[in-house]
Amino acid sequence: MSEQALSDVERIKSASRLLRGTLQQSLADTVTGAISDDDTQLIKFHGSYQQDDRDVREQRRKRKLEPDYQFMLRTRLPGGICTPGQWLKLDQLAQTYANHSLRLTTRQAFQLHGVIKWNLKNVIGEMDQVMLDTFAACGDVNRNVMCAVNPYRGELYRQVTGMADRLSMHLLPRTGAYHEIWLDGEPVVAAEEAEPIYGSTYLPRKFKIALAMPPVNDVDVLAHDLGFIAIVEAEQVIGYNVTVGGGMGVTYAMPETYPRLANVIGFVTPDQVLEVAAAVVTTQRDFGHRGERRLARLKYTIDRMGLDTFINEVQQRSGITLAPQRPFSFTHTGDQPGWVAGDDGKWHLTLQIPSGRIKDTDAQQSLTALREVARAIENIDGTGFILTPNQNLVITCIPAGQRHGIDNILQQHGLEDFYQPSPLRQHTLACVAFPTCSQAMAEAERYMPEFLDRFEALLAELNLQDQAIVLRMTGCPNGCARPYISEIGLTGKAPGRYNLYLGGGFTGQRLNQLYRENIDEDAIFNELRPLLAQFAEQRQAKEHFGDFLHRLKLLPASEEAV
Ligand code: SRM
Ligand code: SF4
Repeated sequence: MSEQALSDVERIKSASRLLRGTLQQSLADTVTGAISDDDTQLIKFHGSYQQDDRDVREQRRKRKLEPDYQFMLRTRLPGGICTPGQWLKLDQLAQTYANHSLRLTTRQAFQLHGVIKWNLKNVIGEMDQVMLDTFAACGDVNRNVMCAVNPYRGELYRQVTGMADRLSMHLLPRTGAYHEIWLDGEPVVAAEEAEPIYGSTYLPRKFKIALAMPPVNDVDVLAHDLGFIAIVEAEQVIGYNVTVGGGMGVTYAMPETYPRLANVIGFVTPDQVLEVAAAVVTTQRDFGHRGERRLARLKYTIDRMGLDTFINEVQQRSGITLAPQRPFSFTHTGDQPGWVAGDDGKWHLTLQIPSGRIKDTDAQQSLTALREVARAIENIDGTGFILTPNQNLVITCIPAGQRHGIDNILQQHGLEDFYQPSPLRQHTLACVAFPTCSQAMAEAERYMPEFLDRFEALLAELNLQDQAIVLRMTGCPNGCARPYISEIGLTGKAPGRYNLYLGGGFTGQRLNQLYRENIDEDAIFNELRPLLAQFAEQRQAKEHFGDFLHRLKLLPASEEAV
């Protein structure tokens, strides 16, 4: 397809008057629970997707009912930082307007699922009361900026999260559409409105940024379009190594799509970050593919242009010459559950939330428990929550004397397991998939518990129960749980069937490889068992499963970690 033949989404953006489209008319239309086709594209920029409950789709079709239309809402929450008051508001919204659950995403944001069209405005309006918004959480713009979670390194953490905030603001669209549509803001005079960074058709595709702080790579920085790796000297962030061109999404049967690890292209000082970020964004704006959306991410732009040409363009646009990259190393990806004391004597509790879903069940009432925690800490200065890039949660800045009370609340609601998951569960991610995700081909979040039970039994049998293995499952090849950088990755192919990927690095610095295609659970375990048995017998001290598979050349093509 030529670059000139623009995709339909380009037409919609271009005609939208900076993201307004006919959203107001669609919301007012009482005949259907859906919005117009064109508006389904535009509403993404406002942080929402139109979905339908896929569990009842067929049944409703037979009864000649329209699909059970509902909306997912995603917050913009740089670094995943949220106050107790914001938590309580989201909890109330989840109970009043959504499906009585909060979903912590793999990009440190909240999602509400199951909001019907007639409640969207109320929900966004109520979020606004506590300074939360959903603007630019989805769509062809810079999305939620991710940031390393290490509140126990007080001052350094403040510097890096401060940068995440500034990046988020700098790259936020300037259109007044969000305020006008959702918050009844005054219509802006067209002549006064402009998008200096994005232009009127925004980016060719979504764009993602993360900031990492070695030695932890919890954000999986190399999976992002643009990344910044903090370089620390004498307890100051002196600058950042810049990474470009990471991305996970793949389309089956389209071999020209691929996951890609980002390249480290140089070093910048903190005052150069915004300029360089804007230059990367505008280069992608001008050179990205606007014809075929599946080839439009920055990773493809870079591979088409050539990395050196791309770097030159960014340097020219920003007026900044990148310095040579500084040495850095990562030791692991995930989070460390449990209490940790910070530099300033405050305490931080990381809870492992299975697949990021906060809800009440007979056995565990995480929604209720965290509501009670939020109420208990609401009036204590500086306390709050941090959503992690691994769908987990940190209760942060707790004075020593309050720890016991929090432990009590969590234990009363059956959350002991959230403190000390097995090493396997600690390194596991599963995307949302069914019933809300329109793209899902197989289950992920709902199937993971069952899969983990069987997998843990196998590990115990092989005496590997203490082995940390990065395991990630998605319901389709889009890669929302970043499966292509896991040691064991499963991507949905059809109900009950997955592609099996093996051999990613424990630190998020090596892609895995397709090992078997379209296999069911028994076949997955038949493939894993002999490899894990061999690992149990022949692994070296502290060796990780992915590295072992490479050392013994048990994969189709073995390569060293970068
Ligand atoms: Fe994602 C599309 C959920 C992180 C790659 N993603 C979707 C949609 C909106 C499905 C759709 O297009 O209709 C999913 C909504 C499901 C639902 O019911 O909630 C969805 N993605 C998610 C979340 C909620 C998964 C989770 O379990 O946490 C994550 C929300 C993050 C956030 O807060 O912003 C989520 N998605 C990711 C990531 C991981 C990351 O960014 O670190 C990736 C891979 C990285 C990347 O972008 O390369 C990812 N999502 C995709 C793609 C493939 C993009 C591509 O380049 O091909 C799609 C499909 C698309 O964009 O067309 C997609
Ligand atoms: Fe949906 Fe696929 Fe993303 Fe899972 S990976 S949430 S199935 S788009």
